Amino acid sequence: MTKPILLTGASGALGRMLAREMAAQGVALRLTDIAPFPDAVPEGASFTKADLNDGVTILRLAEGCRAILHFGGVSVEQPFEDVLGPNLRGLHHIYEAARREGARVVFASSNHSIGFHRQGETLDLDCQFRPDGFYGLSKAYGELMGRLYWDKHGVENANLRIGSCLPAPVDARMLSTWLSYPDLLRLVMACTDAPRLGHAVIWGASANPGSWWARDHRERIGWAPQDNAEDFRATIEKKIHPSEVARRHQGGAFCVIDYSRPTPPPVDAFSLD
Ligand code: 15L
Repeated sequence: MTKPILLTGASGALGRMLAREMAAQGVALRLTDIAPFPDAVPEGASFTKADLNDGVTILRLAEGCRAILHFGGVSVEQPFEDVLGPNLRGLHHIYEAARREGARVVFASSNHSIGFHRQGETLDLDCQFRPDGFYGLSKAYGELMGRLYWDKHGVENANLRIGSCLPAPVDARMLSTWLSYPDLLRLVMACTDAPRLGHAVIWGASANPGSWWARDHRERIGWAPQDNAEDFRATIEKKIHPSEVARRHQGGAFCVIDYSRPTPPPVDAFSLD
């Protein structure tokens, strides 16, 4: 019998979609979240309410699993103390569990790990991390945790730098950053099924012609996005953020939160970038 897959963050929007769709494809799932699961638990799945800070419970939940889809933790910008437990300590628990089980990790990273790069700039995997807050910083840490556990312990992992994963794009920035639910589902399935993963980093965006992201490890897992934010252009292209800081940077509105440089920074400040 195929081993089950543990899905953290199962009660969030992406977790619920993955739980429903993967269970429908016959994947045996163990679901967990700190919040109750709001839907009927799909057939072949179980749900356990758990805190990522609780390492013993995470180890127990991962027992016998072939993969951990880590979508849990804080998913928006929050004060450092609120990010610390779920996103830093919790991630360590996930990787220790994966190491013990010989499981692979699929980590929901985020564009906010590189959010202070300029809009319009095309990035590949050589780009620097430029987190746009404590949340983005925790995602950079998560990707580096994956680097460490692959190099030191051979724990395979895929780090999905997700743009804006919503049923449909809602503003002009998402002409570049949108990731459709079906593209995310196919991406996660490709990560769990690929014969070899190693340490992979993949931009989580649909086939948007306006994408800011290029060249990653998608060929390794045989994934190519199929959807396209251009289909929504007419309804979203005029929805532009009022803040210049948001419009200038890839992380958009997250960059504005607690921003305390002069706006706009003096022109010569950018020569120090
Ligand atoms: C994220 O990482 C957030 O979890 C999500 O709420 C969106 O804001 C998204 O990024 C985005 O950048 O659009």
